[in-house]
Amino acid sequence: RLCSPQAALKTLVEPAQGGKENLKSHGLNLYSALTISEILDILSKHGKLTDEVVKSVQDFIAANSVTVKPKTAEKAKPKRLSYEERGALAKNEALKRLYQTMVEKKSNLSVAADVTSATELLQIVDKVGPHICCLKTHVDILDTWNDEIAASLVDLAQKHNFVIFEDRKFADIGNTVVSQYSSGVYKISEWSDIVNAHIVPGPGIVDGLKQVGLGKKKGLLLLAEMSSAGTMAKGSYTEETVKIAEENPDFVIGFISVNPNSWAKKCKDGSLVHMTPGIKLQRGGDGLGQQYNDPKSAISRGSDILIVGRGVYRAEDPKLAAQEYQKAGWEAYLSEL
Ligand code: 5BU
Repeated sequence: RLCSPQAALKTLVEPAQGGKENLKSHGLNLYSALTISEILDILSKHGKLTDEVVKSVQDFIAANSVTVKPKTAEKAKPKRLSYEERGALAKNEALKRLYQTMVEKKSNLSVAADVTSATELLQIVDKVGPHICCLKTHVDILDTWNDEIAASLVDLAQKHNFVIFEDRKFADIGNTVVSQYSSGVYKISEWSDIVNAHIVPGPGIVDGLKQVGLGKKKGLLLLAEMSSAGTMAKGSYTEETVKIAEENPDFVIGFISVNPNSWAKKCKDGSLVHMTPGIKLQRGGDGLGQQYNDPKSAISRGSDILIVGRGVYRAEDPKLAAQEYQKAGWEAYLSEL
């Protein structure tokens, strides 16, 4: 029935030029009885086409074939930098140490050991220590505090290889935070590697904390977002933290974040870390405003370090729970690379 080779070629050239893929993107599967090459073979074998015509058709197809991407195809996600790569970019000693610890221990877990007994704190930390890259403390909830307890905490940090983050949430003017960070009963700058601050007072708070912490090789996290319902740390406030962070690359090491993928793209410094509280394997809340997200979705939203409190220290076996969160967090991270 292929009495006119030209007509046959005309109808068959179209699908060869990406037509099949084009139809597929609209949900239609095209099945060819014969391919254009087979038609050319048959026609030339039967003397219906000269070698010259065969060659010119082949050249035409080669020159005009296009790969049509299906319209529905998802854009490939940009590759996420590994913790090693981020550590190599870090401009701050504490941040470099943090990434190094994460890589060495295969852990992106920070336990918030929010117990009120100092003795119990040290016991829990010794149990969960092997599984964490960072211990988060609230020194002002403890029943007692002195230099020995501080030294015991630092010993445990060396024994198990983790950094200490005092979740102090400084929020005063530069001059006051200098004293709050270095003096008083707690002398936070002597035993913690990382602290955090609100930017409500403006950039002077970073200058004050930097005056104390930079020489001691400490790092500062800015509260860009909070995990609690109704938080006012959002929108332009969150974006302002990026500006202040980038103005202080020697001291600001990153952010407290909840959904950094939604705003941190504006941040050019790829080394800055995102630490996320409000993490639990079972999502939900606590009746006092806390909102929980699970490890996998927190990491997929751009988080680097998962902060888990009650999910670990209230568990029947805190060590086992820490191990479980460590595994969940690390697997979620690997799946993002
Ligand atoms: P939880 O038991 O996993 O809910 O404890 C969370 C910890 O993180 C606790 O120490 C809070 O003070 C801390 N936190 C938080 O929950 N949300 C925030 O936005 C910030 C800190 Br910042």
